[in-house]
Amino acid sequence: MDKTRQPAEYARFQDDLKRLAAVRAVEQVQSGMVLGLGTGSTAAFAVAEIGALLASGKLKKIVGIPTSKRTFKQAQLLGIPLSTLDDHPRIDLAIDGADEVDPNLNLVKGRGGALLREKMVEAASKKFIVVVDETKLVDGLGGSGLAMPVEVVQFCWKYNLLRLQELFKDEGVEAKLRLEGDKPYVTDNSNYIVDLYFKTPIKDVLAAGQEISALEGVVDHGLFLDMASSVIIAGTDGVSVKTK
Ligand code: ABF
Repeated sequence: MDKTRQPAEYARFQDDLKRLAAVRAVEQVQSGMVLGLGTGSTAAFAVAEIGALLASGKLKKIVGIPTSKRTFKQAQLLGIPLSTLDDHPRIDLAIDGADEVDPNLNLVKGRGGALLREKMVEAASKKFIVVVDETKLVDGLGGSGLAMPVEVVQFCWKYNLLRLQELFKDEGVEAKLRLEGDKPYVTDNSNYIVDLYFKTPIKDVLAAGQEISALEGVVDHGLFLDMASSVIIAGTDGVSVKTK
């Protein structure tokens, strides 16, 4: 993070970085592709760029599979032809943001609440490009002190919250039901989200993901392990690409 800038100025600068990373990723889009359209402010720049290229005729015959209702609306307004994962179970390329990226290109995603559809769409994609600004880079996942989301069915959210807290008690985890105003936040799939706040980075992310998934009533979690094909990072020193 560039400490010489004021917060508002940095936010504008950060938006420029997000746009840079997104536009770089869209350079990989070719006419005729089925595209996974990500969610979040960085992914929104990619969706906007795809819309602009379609409108100018530089791209043709694209089909987009949105990862959220929000992205569906954005893409629809831009005139991007849309379809579903059922109609296109194999996607050529997905472009999406992330909340944390570790040195092995493992990710935390879902602070924007769209983790389930993001994971489905990105798992179905031959190539998954992650677009981030430099603030998303961490040494270990969960190490930013911000939320690592777990999507749970409404019926047993409290049970899951307690089990998750128990599961990571050695890491001093705090588990909180995500709220929107004074009501539980409801996902596009009508589930709730329990956010986990780790005091230290997760030691074994693979084991953590498996243990969380094994809990009854957990639908999915925000650990996206071994899924990214490459990560495009825009920072103060320019744009860099990390590939596995
Ligand atoms: C999506 O948007 C999510 O998985 C992640 O939570 C979020 C990142 O948002 P932003 O690009 O606005 O930081 O990619």
